[in-house]
Amino acid sequence: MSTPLASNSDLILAKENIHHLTYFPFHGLAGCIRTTLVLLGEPYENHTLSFGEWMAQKPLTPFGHVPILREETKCGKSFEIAEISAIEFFLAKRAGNLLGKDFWEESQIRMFHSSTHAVITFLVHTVVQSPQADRAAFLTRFKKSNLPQWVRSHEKYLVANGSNGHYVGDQLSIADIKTASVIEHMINLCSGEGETPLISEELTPAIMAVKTNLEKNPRYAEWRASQQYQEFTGGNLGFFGF
Ligand SMILES: N[C@@H](CCC(=O)N[C@@H](CS)C(=O)NCC(=O)O)C(=O)O
Repeated sequence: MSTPLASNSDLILAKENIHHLTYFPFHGLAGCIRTTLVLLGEPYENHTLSFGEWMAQKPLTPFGHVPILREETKCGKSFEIAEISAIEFFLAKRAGNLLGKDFWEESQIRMFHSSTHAVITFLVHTVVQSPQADRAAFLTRFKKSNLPQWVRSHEKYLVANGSNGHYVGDQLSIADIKTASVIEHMINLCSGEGETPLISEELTPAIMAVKTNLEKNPRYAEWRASQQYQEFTGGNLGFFGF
């Protein structure tokens, strides 16, 4: 009797698969993906591209953007997935415990995640894509309007959930990881001379609890202390300035 062929879904869920993430040598928009991969504790390789390498690869990618996640299965078949949110939810579902306990919790997690994804994507895209001459005005508006709005609403919802470092219930979710991965950059953005800080232990303890809570995870702590993490932080400061 022949063994039935494994479905794509079975193949993709196998724990021994190797995750290959392709992105640039900075955190940029890939912080949440890299953190989730680290937390999974499964075989994972980071592939970073110089801009020259990227220009050669760009036309070969699904939508002309990175990050891209390639799942290498044991039978030799590979699966590719693009688009940041799609990758984050792919990994969250695969982890099995990052999307809440039921459909309503998952819907709330998606809402908080979407809000954070929107604010960081808006910031990164506009800083990178706006002409150099317009950047200062954009950043001023971002710090005066978009970021305070995000800070106010997220602090409010996190306090309403008990300031326990989670958006929903008492369990780590992809929304927590998303926020934890951007806080450092938001703080850096507002830490220049004469700037008004918007996020700190004193001002926003509930937002900070999301970060400190995740930092208690030994895999995450090890990743943050690694040389590669520090290099990506340097890359971020050099390329974006935050
Ligand atoms: N819609 C894409 C946007 C990703 C994105 O903006 N990627 C940037 C890096 S942060 C990129 O690929 N830049 C190089 C390019 O567009 O040529 C997604 O969600 O993945």
